[in-house]
Amino acid sequence: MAATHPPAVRWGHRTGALDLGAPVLMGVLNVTPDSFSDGGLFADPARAAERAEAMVAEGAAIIDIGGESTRPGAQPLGADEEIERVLPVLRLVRSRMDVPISIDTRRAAVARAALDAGADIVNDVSALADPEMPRVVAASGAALVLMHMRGTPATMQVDPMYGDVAAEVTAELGERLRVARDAGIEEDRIVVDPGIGFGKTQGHNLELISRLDLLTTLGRPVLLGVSRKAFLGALLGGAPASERGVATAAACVAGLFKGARVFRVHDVRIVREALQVAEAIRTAPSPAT
Ligand code: HH2
Repeated sequence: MAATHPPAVRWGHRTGALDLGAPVLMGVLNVTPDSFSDGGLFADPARAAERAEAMVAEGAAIIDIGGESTRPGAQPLGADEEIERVLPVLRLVRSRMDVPISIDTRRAAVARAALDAGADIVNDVSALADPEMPRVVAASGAALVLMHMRGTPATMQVDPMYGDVAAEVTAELGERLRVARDAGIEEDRIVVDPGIGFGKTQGHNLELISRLDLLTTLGRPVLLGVSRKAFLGALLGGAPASERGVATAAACVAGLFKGARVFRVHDVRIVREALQVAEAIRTAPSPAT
């Protein structure tokens, strides 16, 4: 019988490693007043920590804490304000749970403060645009998410254009991987992410998911962030963010079949159940040929 299970892949971080042999869920904890789907809900540290605990109970293996909304058109924030938002939450979550914590930030100063407070992973939606960031990540031994974005959240949706979106995103992420490696960040710590919704049209988003396997040619695990995003609302005829859970699960399943191993989501239970079933089908043994 042919072995269909992929070899176990491990994603090393500061205090351990995640086994990506099965799909891994990263639960989103936005401590922002203005995130597009959960803005303002978890600014209070106690409420945020409860939310983190609930997501872990539902199957999240990572908690991703973010203090700045990166929705299209969002205006940038100062590092001090971002640190003030995330640190109390991060400290409380760290004190209550052993779960790997990622800090969703574009700023080296924020990453440094979060790592000092016990974060394990830096989730950088700008893929090391801050010139200090490579050094901060390398020195700490943290894991790193390199996400693709063209421009900044303030400008990224102004007429995004690509010739071949999957090929260009792959090439640009390959370039950022080289920057990370040259800075001394260990390769086994890095995962790549196509940046769904970051400087992409509806067509670009759909094509990127359907051709996600191209990203796997970079030799690193792929993270997919589709949760509740506008492209799903558009496909559902304008469904609001709170009603995009099933659509999110469907897009994650599609991504799984194209090679994604880590999934950044708000609705952990529904996506965990969908991926559990999809992964069993994907890896079902078939007769040897
Ligand atoms: N998407 C968002 C934020 N961070 N990080 C990664 N690696 N991949 C993503 O696709 C991604 C991300 C945007 O979603 P959300 O956090 O829900 O909204 P907002 O930016 O408004 O806080």
